[in-house]
Amino acid sequence: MIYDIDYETLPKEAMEAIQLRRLRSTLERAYATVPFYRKQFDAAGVKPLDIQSLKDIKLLPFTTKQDLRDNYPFGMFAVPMDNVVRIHASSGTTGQPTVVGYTARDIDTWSTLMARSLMAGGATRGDIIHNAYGYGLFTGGLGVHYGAEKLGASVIPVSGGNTKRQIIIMRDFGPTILTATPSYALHLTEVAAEMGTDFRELRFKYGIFGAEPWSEKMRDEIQSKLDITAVDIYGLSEVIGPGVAVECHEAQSGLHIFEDHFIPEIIDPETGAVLPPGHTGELVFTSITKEAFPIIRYRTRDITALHPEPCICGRTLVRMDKVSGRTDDMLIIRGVNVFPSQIESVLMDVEGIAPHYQLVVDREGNLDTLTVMVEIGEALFSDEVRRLQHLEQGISQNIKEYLGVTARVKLVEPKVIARSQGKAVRVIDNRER
Ligand code: DLL
Repeated sequence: MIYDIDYETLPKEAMEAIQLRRLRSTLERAYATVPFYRKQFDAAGVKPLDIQSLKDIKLLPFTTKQDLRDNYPFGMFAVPMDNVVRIHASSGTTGQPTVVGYTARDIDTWSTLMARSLMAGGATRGDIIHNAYGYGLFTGGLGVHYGAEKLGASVIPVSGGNTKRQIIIMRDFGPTILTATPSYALHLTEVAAEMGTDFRELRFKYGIFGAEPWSEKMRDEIQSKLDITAVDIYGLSEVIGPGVAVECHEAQSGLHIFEDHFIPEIIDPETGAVLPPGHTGELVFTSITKEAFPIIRYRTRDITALHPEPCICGRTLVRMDKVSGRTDDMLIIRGVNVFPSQIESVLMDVEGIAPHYQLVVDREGNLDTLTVMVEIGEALFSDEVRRLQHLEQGISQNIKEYLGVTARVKLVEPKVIARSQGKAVRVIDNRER
């Protein structure tokens, strides 16, 4: 089912006409009300009215996370605080958080986008949504919450954490949709098992997972352990939060971007040049309907490709590949670019391995070393040492073959790697910067 059949199935030309109109009005407002944008546009010698077609967007300067930090906390807001009804922030690992604001209309836009996302992922008004995304400054919890209410579904605002209580609620309330980070979804299955509950006996039908990269292998694992259809949802605070793009449950093949609100581009992260459809590069977004926090050509650092071909679900919205990593979480180990998701794919091919892993990067002398810590399942755990050593070597060999990088593999006991209630921490980088 499609929540907003009018906008989600528009022919390309009609969508582009809407985009251009909305883009021009966003640019005019941003230029008039946000000193940062005025300065940037002036420096680039471009005025909002110079943008005559969607292709002209490439004349506009990029916005980076550093720009948002420089304008911390409210410097990028385009409306007076009187009109701001909500503030969120994304923590980030270093430095100042980025702070974003919403007007009442922005909240309504976002809720509609989330209702559209939830429906694309299989939810309808008859569903009960167990929402285990964190509530708070993080956009996941409240984003899903408002979307679920807009859809007319029943939402359980359980947030992250207190995992045992979550299992009891699941058993007693019979939710049919699970929303969580994919790593927390798997953690829920572990705790459920400890409590003697098999997820497959619960009432869940669909899961809508995102906020961190996850591989197809991890999807298989989640789908079989939970006996559900699992879709990927993407978003970032700077653009609006979750609900920027989502997979449909019919195809589970690429995430539909809500182009009536956001214009996506793929650029070469080195040169900034715009790349054609199908090419992999850095995803850039321009918001075209937001009031409080318009964002223009924002460099997400997320790596993906765009595919304009129509989908079997009927949506005509362009699709992006699952995010394979970030330009900045990309590890460079002795000159080899390594994405945690690539290591994950290798690990998931190994029988008896749990999908919990951590990459530890150290510097020994002048050389970077990569250690892959990975948990083994209970069954393997009781095996003899020699067999485990053999397995470690095998995985290391696969990593070398697949990625061209030498990694030490360390199998660890079940449940040794710290569980996160939100985004999983996949990389520990001990190198000095
Ligand atoms: O993670 C918003 C969100 C909440 C999305 C709940 C989906 C579900 P931030 O905390 O600002 O916002 O983090 C944004 O997380 O630039 C990506 O690097 C990563 N990310 C988000 N969704 C996905 C996904 C929320 N489906 C950053 N796959 C983004 C891969 C994702 N990475």
